[in-house]
Amino acid sequence: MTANQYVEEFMANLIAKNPGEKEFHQAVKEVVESVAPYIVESPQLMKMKVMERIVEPERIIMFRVPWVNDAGEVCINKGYRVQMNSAIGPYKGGIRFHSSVNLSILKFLAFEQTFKNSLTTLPMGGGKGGSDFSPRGKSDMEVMRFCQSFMNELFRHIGPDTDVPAGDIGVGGREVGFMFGQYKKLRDEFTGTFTGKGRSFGGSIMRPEATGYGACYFGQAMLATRGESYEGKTVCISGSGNVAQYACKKARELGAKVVTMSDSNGFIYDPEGIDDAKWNYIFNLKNVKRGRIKEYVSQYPNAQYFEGQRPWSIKCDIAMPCATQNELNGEQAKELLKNGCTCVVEGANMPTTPDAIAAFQAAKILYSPGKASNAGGVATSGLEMTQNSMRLGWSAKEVDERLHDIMTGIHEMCVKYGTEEDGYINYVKGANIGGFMKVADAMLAQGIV
Ligand code: NDP
Ligand code: 2IT
Repeated sequence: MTANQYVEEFMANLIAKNPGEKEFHQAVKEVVESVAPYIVESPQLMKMKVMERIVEPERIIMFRVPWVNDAGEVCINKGYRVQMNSAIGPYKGGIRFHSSVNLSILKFLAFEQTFKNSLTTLPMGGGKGGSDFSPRGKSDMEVMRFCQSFMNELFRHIGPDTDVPAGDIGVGGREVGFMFGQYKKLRDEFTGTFTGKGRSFGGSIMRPEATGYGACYFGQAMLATRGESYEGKTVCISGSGNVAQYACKKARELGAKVVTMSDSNGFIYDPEGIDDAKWNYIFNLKNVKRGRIKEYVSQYPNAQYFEGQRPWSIKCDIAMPCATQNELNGEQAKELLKNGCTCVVEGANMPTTPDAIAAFQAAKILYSPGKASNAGGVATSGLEMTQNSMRLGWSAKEVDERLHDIMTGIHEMCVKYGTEEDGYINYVKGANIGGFMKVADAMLAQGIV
């Protein structure tokens, strides 16, 4: 069987068995295309149906989340945890609270997480959870009641050696704190069952910074392959949440000028660049006031706000999509290329559509998939788990050095498995093969489970 035949048959089966789950199909297709040449050459992988098993979650928990809002009304949301793969460690991955959350999105995220976690070299399996609840516009007490109700069911399915959740879209320090508090009350145990916890109760220093910083460290390594760096470059960032904020901060520290940030309503363009004072304003606006990015232009009138648009029309050298899946499409990729963009570093999960990835790769620019470049967040979660097990905490310097080493290690893995005949580094191929190898090896060793 040829690799192409394998991909075709595999995808036809997957789509028949998981109808309508378009984000899940998209994520699987990309990985299967990368690993198919290896699979068809390996009688073991074929016979033991390793890839067929990887795409079937080990377990999915779905539950009702009833809660009462400040007006005294009863509200009902859906709760999920996808426990995808535990071959190399306990299930590990974030929880997403966003109105768009559904099973397809959580399955794609849990699938990606499995390979990403493998790339970090730390012992973490893959999982993801969430709810169609949106914290936006809710009071702190509403968010707390929701988190407690969510945990009233999830607590029995997670644990420090079973499944360790963390944050994702709509879940930051506040939500993790509420969920951890309820978990601890119900279980009557103080363990490192969540990561991204507050510093006063076992959270790792640098976890909030880790995803954005890690993405920039990965970007640095990519640029270095062409003798370049962030110094003097113009950067467009999408999103204005956790990942976007710290990607912005580190890119600036490395000498770049960040000119855009966004939210789901639109983007701001500041041609002068987001300096430290402006960064502090955004941090306060998003994390304390919980406001919208358009408010930036009232404070800084030299900037412009573009309602309903994404930042990819702005001229830049480096693009860092840090908001959500499929937020950079083929047309926008062409525009970035036309404007001279030479490097795309994903902070979000699957933000670039397949036709946009194809355009970047055809133009031979630097392009890294999120499972490689945003792995710094979960890697630092892994470091938080280690610190919790040892019941001690490392310094910022120590965590940052480990994060840096892990990101350069992932980069090396991508170079090893992704370098093509003409020398072009195909980071998609490199990350998918590099992530797959360890999981497949562990699954083969553990028998048909
Ligand atoms: P946050 O909730 O902190 O921020 C999300 C940002 O993206 C907000 O600015 C939000 O705007 C915007 N956004 C969310 N949904 C959409 C949408 N449908 N269309 C346009 N904009 C949207 O989340 P994070 O920063 O934590 O996560 C961002 C991305 O990074 C996600 O893809 C996540 O999976 C990924 N990621 C996160 C990690 C982490 O450690 N937190 C680790 C690795 C990856 P609005 O306020 O309008 O919703
Ligand atoms: O997508 C991701 O890697 C995350 N949201 C972080 C997961 C984690 O467990 O820290």
